[in-house]
Amino acid sequence: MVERIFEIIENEKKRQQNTIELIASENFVSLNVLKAQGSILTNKYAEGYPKKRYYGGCMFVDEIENAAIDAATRLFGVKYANVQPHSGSSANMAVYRALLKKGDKILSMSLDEGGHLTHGHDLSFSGQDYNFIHYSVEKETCQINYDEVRRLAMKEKPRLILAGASAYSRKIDFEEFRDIARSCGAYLMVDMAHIAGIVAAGLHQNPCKYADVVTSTTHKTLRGPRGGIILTNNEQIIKKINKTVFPGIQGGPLMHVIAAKAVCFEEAMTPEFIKYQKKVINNAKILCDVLKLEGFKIITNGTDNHLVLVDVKKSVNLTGKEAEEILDNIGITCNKNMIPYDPTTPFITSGIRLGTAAMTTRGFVEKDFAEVAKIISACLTNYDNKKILDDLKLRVQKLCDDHPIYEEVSYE
Ligand code: DSN
Repeated sequence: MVERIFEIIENEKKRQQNTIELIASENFVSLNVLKAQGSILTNKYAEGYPKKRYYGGCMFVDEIENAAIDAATRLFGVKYANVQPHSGSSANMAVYRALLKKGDKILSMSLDEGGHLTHGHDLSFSGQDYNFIHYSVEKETCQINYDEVRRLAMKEKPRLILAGASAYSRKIDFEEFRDIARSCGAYLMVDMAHIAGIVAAGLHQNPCKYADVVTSTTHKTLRGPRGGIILTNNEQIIKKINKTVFPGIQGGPLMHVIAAKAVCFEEAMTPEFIKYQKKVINNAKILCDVLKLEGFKIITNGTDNHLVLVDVKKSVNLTGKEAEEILDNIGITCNKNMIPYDPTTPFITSGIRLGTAAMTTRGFVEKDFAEVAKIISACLTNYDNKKILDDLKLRVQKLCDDHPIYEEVSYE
């Protein structure tokens, strides 16, 4: 029944309103992004690229795609953009396929040290089709050791070096990566999915200046619709990328999503967006500092971005899986996450990953994140005390009630 579907969507809306969202890869889009993505553009087939389509009636979707490309290139200060990838994974696949042959060597960070499935995990097409070798973070600091990356790169001579991560809370030196890639004759690819919004706001070194090609999702700190993009300054590379995205790995582009991407890129060029990203970073520092005061061990001992990786095993003797479930029960959503040199598996983990982008969008300020850190600490140290947990649930609900979201939106 159609009504049942809308009932479920309404339930999800209430869940979003009534929980504290700390998943570092999630955010809340603006009403304009939502409107574009829910628009009648979903009806249109447009295989190909502007002015080179395989269907008629593409005059307006051509304008939409050109507007998205134009906005993406202005936002990131880059010459070329492909805005069609349905996701970050397909953006990454397109780059590998455009620049490499099956079996070619790629140097990247592994999933358990902060990388991503598509950065060479055995269960992903990436690890199956290409010969990945991984650089590690340092055991002591849990930070990238650029000398070690250089040593590995010179020894292994990869075709491509991949920088970028899903669970790394420190700045990444893309210029250094560029120098290493040049020294060993490799392409440099950067996957900036997590930090794209911070880069857009000028608060992190822009990888587009240094990398041959940059991929990203559009829905994390960038606060757009779910989807991917590919950016480059190299005309030969964009030609190969375009052919690989369509017809290589995708069919018709999702024009409603591309319109929503265009809205998000425009929003990311406003002064408000820069202020927002400054708050995201500042709130992450507060979350991190208060957790440290509460006795928690933080991987890298701090953060430079939107993300805080907590070693819950060392801090409170819980696995990441247990901590995620315990927090879920009081209305705090986060995800279990491997930490560097984690002896467990991705389904158990020793850590949880927390991010501040979503709740900063909801208007949480420093004192709210300090309160969140205290709630997390009390919850994970008293997870078998029902009375304390009930009290914590009320504190979570109060924070949510004080920062409403999507009041204008109804699916009933
Ligand atoms: N799975 C995403 C994340 O949570 O970081 C990355 O694509």
